[in-house]
Amino acid sequence: MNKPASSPKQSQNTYPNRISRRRLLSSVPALGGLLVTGGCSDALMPPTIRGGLIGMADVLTMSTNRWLLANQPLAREYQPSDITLDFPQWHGPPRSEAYQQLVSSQFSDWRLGVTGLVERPLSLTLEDLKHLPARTQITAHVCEQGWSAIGQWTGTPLLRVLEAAGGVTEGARYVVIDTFDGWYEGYDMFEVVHPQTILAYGLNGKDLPIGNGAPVRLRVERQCGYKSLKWLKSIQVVDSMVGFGKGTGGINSDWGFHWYGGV
Ligand SMILES: Nc1nc2c(c(=O)[nH]1)N[C@H]1C(S)=C(S)[C@@H](COP(=O)(O)O)O[C@H]1N2
Ligand SMILES: [Mo]
Repeated sequence: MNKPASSPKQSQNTYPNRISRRRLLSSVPALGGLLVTGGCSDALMPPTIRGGLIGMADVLTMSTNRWLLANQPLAREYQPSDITLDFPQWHGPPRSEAYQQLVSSQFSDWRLGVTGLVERPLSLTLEDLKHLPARTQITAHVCEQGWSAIGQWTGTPLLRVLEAAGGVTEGARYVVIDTFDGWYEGYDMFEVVHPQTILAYGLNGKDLPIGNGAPVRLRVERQCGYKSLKWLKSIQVVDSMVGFGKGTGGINSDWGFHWYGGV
């Protein structure tokens, strides 16, 4: 694993950035690519491996799933007539003072920090995000607790946000997202670059409701509902999940759920 350079990069030299960005993009289309770029473990295994049978099951499920998804096919998209009326609203909304203030300013003060191993850290307003290329997708949400629903989500592909930040720098392995209710999750680059991995600000043609994660939530269409974080606060690109929570890669895996919640 490459550590990021701790010294500042030479100012005129943008070459390392281009390289790492191209490597980021080219390392995902085919599993062969993943194996030769040394991204193998990133794409096939969780950040930490639990002991015993459950750990073996984690790795087996994730690596099988990733073999099948090596060419990054889209998750199934549905027709408008399939959309679930009144998409369920689970947990929350966040009770923090900071979030309540954002609600009262109708999110005009909301800023999404994009920091860490990126070329140009950003602080995006909701409008900034809406000016980046958008994607709309009608997909099924599958919750680990046994319900599912179909919604039409509109938002910015996470990859476009990283591109707006000038691309990732050497050593980038995970995107960590923090939320206003204190959740956090890590996603590996295989998930990050997928076209349906979007920061959604719209549900069924309207602004995203508070109960569904306003102003912006993540949609990760190939994993269980708990990976689609709501009420986004910030985004960081990191080389390791050590130091976040218990270091397992996300709050749900800290609680014992699979880090990779493939459906
Ligand atoms: N920040 C945050 N994101 C979250 C949750 C949460 O409690 N906090 N719950 C997750 C779970 S378990 C599910 S099933 C979905 C529910 O999304 P919905 O409320 O839009 O139906 O949000 C996910 N994202
Ligand atoms: Mo869930």
